[in-house]
Amino acid sequence: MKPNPALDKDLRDRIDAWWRAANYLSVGQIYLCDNPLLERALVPDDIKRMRLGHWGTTPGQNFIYAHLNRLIAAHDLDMIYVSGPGHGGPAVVANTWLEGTYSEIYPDVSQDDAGMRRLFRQFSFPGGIPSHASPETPGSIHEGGELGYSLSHSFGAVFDNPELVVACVVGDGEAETGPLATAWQSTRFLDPVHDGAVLPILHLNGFKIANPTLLARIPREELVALLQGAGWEPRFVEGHEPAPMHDAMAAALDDCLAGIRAIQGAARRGERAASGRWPMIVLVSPKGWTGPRSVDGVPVEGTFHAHQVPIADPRGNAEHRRLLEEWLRSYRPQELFRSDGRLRDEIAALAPRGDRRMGANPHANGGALLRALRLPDFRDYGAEVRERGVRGIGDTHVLGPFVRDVCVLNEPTRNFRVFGPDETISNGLGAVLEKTDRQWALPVRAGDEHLAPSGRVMEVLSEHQCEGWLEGYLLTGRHGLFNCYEAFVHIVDSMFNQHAKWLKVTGRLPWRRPIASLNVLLSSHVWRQDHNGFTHQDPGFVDHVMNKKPEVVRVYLPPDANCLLSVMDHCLRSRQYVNVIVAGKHPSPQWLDVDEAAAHCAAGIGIWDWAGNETDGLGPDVVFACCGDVPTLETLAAVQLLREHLPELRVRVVNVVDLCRLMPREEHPHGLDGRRFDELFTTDKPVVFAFHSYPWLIHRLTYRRSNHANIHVRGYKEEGTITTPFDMTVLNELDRFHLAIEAIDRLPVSERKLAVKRAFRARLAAHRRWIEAQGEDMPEIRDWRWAGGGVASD
Ligand SMILES: Cc1ncc(C[n+]2csc(CCOP(=O)(O)OP(=O)(O)O)c2C)c(N)n1
Repeated sequence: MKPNPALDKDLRDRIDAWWRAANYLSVGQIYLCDNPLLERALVPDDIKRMRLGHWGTTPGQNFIYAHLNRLIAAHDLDMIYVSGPGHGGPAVVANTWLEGTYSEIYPDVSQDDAGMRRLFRQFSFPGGIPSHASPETPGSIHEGGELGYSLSHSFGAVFDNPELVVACVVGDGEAETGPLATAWQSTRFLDPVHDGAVLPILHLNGFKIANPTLLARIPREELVALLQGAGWEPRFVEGHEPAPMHDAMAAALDDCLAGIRAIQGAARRGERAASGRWPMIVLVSPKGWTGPRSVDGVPVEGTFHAHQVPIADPRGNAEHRRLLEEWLRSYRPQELFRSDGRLRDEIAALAPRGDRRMGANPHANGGALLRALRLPDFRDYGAEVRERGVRGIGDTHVLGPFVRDVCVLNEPTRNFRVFGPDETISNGLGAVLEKTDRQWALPVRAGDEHLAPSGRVMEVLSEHQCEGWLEGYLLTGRHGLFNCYEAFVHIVDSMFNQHAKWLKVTGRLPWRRPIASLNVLLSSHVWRQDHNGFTHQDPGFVDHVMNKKPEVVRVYLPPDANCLLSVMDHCLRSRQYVNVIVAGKHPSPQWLDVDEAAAHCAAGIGIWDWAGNETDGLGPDVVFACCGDVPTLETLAAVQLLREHLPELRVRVVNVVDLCRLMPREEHPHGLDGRRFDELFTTDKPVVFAFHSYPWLIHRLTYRRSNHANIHVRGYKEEGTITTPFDMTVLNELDRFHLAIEAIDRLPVSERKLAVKRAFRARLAAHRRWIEAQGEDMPEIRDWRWAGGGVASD
């Protein structure tokens, strides 16, 4: 690569000085608790007792950050930095301290010798900061602790941010993960007119923790072909001598920016660029660059031994201490910092100004940019419910037009998107495509539908990308919805974990502004996967979600379409949560009119008086609780059976929309207090609880309630196959007959009850014979209607 004319000797020296300063501060963070400016020889007490952190990736990231500073300042760029190998936390912390943003947010970590001492001491230290590019780090939208999501987050950040460039450092180890390997393909969806650009910097430092990386060992031409095949044109910056590396990096960055501007310029002028390949950099540099060459005779720099803390025991071992001091002094700190610890002015001048500093860029504190969505009145989309139990068109099909109009209303601000793994239509949200398209940057062929260079819907058959894009979109201050088959959302269990952790931590940082909630709509759920069978039946995501901090998770199971509308309206207004909504797409009974639904969802749980028969004020003999659309249907059918066969039985129906209501008030902000819970569920009557998901969750949530010993839960018991919809409930003993029998079994025995039980068992046997002969449910099941009355306006 030709030397870059932009980089005269003075500028190169200052970039090099910044890099050395960042490296010095990184080593200091890993090792030192005192003597930050090395004013005297290191003594054991200057060194931390526990030395934690990752050195290997850090010097490369410091090098990149220093060069990005020049690029930003030279071009007045709107740029943020995503650290894929976010375990290199010392790098991001060091750079934000050098540019001043760290001390602005944390004034006690001031830009002087006292602040430097704190900076070193706090790192990976009890009561201090984590070792990664954590939420506490200014300018970070990406932790990087769990590898694989950096590029997806970066693309999410640039959607609808036409001026933003995200510099995304991708670890060559990280690049082996499934999500990252797929994320390269995100170019296929980027709209150069309305979206910004991602500048990946693949950090080919050759090693992971204890192994070489694949991309560093495959032939170079195969690496180039791999990247080109995903829409990238890589520029290589390779070596270890600082001076030529600085020249090469500066040239590559200028070249990449010119390439980005060329693609964007052409597209924005209405020309589609001939070669759509986006520029990127492959930085080939030694792992642990500038660190100790070898320790105890073992090579370190340029090997996997540089991954974490290369010198093991400088506190106890004098030779190790000498090596550490030599290493620190190799950066010539006295040339970088004044005696009071301040960075020398000529070096500090390299930082961009104000909000252009990557630690201060508001895109990385997305809540600061967040604008509330414009929402239509969900009541205008409500299903008509003249008669309770009237058959609907499929709950998500009622939701579709509402989501469509959310897209339309927010089109001017371009701050709402729908994400899904090719399931938006399948999940019943097809109405959205009446007014917008699926964004797609590749050619469109005759017969394709609803594909366009720009659109509100992002579809790729990778749950990882959907989740990662949406997270990046939210973290930079926008709104969205991820719709997914219930069973396959488990693919992103771990991504959800990380996002929930991020929300928990940022919620306690006053300078981080709240962001829009991550809304996950799970449809095509366990009970109606008749044509897909066992592989598609898994309602366990909610179990997983409920493990997270109550302050960040919410789970809703609306029983019908109007409740779904109300819940969605609420979720789209909320901040700083993960909202999980489980809803069906198949025609199913509708219970509440839209105003009743709004009231019921606001309460989150309630007695459905019209469904029970405890009118004499004596309270119920048995409580039927239901949570989820199919459990609600089966519960009401069970109640109807009992009212018909044992009319003297006093039955109460409690419907649960907001699962967290079941938790104790002390445990979850939505939790009911004990008195209210007892009012609903009694303290001594049997409760037959029909639940959408695995039954154990209800026990987990209610184990401290007075009446817990009387709560008998039916739910999914991992019995599934291709069978009829009703048989799915029978196989799992969640059907109306099993629910009714469960109630009878919990009540004082009588001849009548035993006879009724026998009759129900006979119906179950008839069901089995019928479906095995006919291949569909019995007419009495298919055509079942609620006969209990209770017109919506009653
Ligand atoms: C998903 C995931 N799997 C495993 C790890 C454990 N881990 C931490 S760092 C690392 C190696 C990372 O290598 P690379 O991405 O090349 O980063 P660098 O070498 O620059 O540190 C591994 C495997 C992790 N953090 N995340």
